[in-house]
Amino acid sequence: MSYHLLRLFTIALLIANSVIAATTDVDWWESATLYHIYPRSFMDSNGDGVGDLNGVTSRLEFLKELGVTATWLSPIFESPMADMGYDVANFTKIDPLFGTMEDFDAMLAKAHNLGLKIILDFVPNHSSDECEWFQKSVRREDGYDDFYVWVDAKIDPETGNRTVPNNWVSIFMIYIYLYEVVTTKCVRHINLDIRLRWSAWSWNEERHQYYLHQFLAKQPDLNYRNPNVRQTMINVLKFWLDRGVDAFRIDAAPYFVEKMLENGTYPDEPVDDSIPPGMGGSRKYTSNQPENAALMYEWRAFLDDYQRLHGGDTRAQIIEAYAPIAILSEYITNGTHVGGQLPMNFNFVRLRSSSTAKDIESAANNWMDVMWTRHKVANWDASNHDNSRLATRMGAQRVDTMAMIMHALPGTSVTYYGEEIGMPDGPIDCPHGSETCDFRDPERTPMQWDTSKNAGFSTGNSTWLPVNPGYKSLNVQVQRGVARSTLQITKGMIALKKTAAFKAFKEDGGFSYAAVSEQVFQVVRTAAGREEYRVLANLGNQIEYLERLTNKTMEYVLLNSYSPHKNGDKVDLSKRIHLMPYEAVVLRWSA
Ligand SMILES: *[C@@H]1O[C@H](CO)[C@@H](O)[C@H](O)[C@H]1NC(C)=O
Ligand SMILES: *[C@@H]1O[C@H](CO)[C@@H](O)[C@H](O)[C@H]1NC(C)=O
Ligand SMILES: *[C@@H]1O[C@H](CO)[C@@H](O)[C@H](O)[C@H]1NC(C)=O
Ligand SMILES: *[C@@H]1O[C@H](CO)[C@@H](O)[C@H](O)[C@H]1NC(C)=O
Ligand SMILES: *[C@@H]1O[C@H](CO)[C@@H](O)[C@H](O)[C@H]1NC(C)=O
Ligand SMILES: *[C@@H]1O[C@H](CO)[C@@H](O)[C@H](O)[C@H]1NC(C)=O
Ligand SMILES: CC(=O)N[C@H]1CO[C@H](CO)[C@@H](O)[C@@H]1O
Ligand SMILES: [Ca+2]
Ligand SMILES: [Ca+2]
Repeated sequence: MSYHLLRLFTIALLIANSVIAATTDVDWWESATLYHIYPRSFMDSNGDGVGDLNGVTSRLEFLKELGVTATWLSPIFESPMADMGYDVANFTKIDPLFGTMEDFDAMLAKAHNLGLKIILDFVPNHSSDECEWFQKSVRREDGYDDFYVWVDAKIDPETGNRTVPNNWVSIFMIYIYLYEVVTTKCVRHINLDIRLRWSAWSWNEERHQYYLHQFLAKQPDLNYRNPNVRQTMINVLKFWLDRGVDAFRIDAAPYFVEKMLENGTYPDEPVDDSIPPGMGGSRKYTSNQPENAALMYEWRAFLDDYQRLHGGDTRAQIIEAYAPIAILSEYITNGTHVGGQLPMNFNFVRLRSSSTAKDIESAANNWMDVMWTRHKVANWDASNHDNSRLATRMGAQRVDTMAMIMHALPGTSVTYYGEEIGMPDGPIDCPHGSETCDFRDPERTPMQWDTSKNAGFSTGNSTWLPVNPGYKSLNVQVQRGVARSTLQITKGMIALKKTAAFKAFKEDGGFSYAAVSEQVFQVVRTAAGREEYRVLANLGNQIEYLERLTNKTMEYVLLNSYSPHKNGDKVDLSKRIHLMPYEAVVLRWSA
């Protein structure tokens, strides 16, 4: 072979390799943009003030406009709504509030036509107490006797009265506890009464036993030691896959299985005098048991088989778990078994207005040091329906900086509805522990579409939660017309995910990130020798000076409203540069 031919051949090989790298090495969920819809609050199609599936269908073009890969819907299944749909009464039926199965099919078909994937929330830990399975279990009907976690009462030796089997308390007490700590700096008045009120055990008079519920009493925990339960829940997955659902987001993974001793009893959580049982570090037996990962391995085997049989893209498992990083790593694999692809990264949910670029760097390192190093997996999730929104938590001035950082970091970014326009929490006052409202309501107010009645969310006389009063100036329609709005920045960032530089994230030197000063966070995305993007975001309220970041001269391609520069301006990064307070920009270089 002549030198010339050999060279051509080598180049062809190189090209072939890079094509293979681009098309087969990165699966869709690895570098996606997920958009999280809270269905009650996204779009109401029939004027009853509650969002629904036809509403979502009517707004799918907007998701296309944003450029997202997939949307994840919080639960839409039949439910008495004690926990707003996270208490499922029938896992294979659409709640009439949201519409019908036909509405669901129509939504899915339109999404697929637009090239959008639909991810459903799968809530395996518990059902509603109004679920037929629970009713059958109460009556000890054949096959349902052990569907839930039932235990005999203990007898209090002093009073002779019946009492709960152990000291386990519901997850929601954690919020009350934290709230008390934050507001009063004192937890002494979390007395025994409250503890019993928030016990994880509730008495069932008919069956004459206590049942376990890690969340509300209306959310009895399913018993995953029972193979019938495991098979039943796999059938639920199959039901939705057969309808064409693309992936699942798995709810509340740390709480699937609870510790049981060999004699069949459940041990008390260790007690620490300063912390009520079940709080702080002492959720030893009611969270993160090794059996949890085993369930994900089972589901993975099922989902992979399903793909082998039916073709199509990977039916990924995206996992919700506020758990230590080592546990999240086990969800992916323990060395011999594989489980869920993408445990969600909630490190950014913990950022506050006092957080600096350095804090962001540590939050990112905490994830990357383990999850990237071991699995080359990353995702960034700064808000959801359980946490105060970014604009409220970190300040409206920092929304654009965070949008740029989250979408620029390697991996998948998750956008909670409304974050793409920087919606703040609604001014709803609901104290923790209240029984008439939910303390998480502020982050669940209706989507702000335009300046019309109810922000274009509903034509009804009222909405299930009040529309944010600031909607006339803060909405999708207004931001479409403003060049440097949060909406335009979000769209711009999502579009960048399709560039060569962003696609090269799994190659050596494909990305780097760092706090280049206390307040300036930088992300660099590189296709070696071809193209580079650099995000510089100043989270602070001071001018920041930076020296010789690189020897390249780069061009401004995306800027927020705090930037004095123009699109197309050039900047020589071998010199000293400065960023204005809250300025956030994307720079580009190409060979
Ligand atoms: C769920 O609803 C479907 C359709 O209405 C029904 O066939 C099924 O029996 C229900 N399942 C349970 C567990 O209630
Ligand atoms: C024990 O049960 C009796 C009858 O239900 C009740 O009156 C009494 O208050 C209970 N005692 C305690 C200490 O809970
Ligand atoms: C079950 O085993 C534990 C630990 O060995 C022991 O403390 C407990 O008393 C036993 N309970 C019963 C009912 O046997
Ligand atoms: C991984 O988990 C599975 C299922 O629990 C178990 O059978 C297997 O032994 C585990 N492998 C390792 C290396 O611990
Ligand atoms: C809305 O309010 C108007 C005027 O009060 C009333 O006539 C109408 O019935 C209301 N519509 C609904 C859906 O409640
Ligand atoms: C810029 O830096 C790179 C790598 O550090 C180096 O290879 C290159 O020669 C430098 N170019 C100039 C113009 O200094
Ligand atoms: C973020 C999230 O999905 N949170 C849910 C976790 O599970 C509980 C119980 O199902 C819900 O109440 C939360 O909203
Ligand atoms: Ca409706
Ligand atoms: Ca459980």
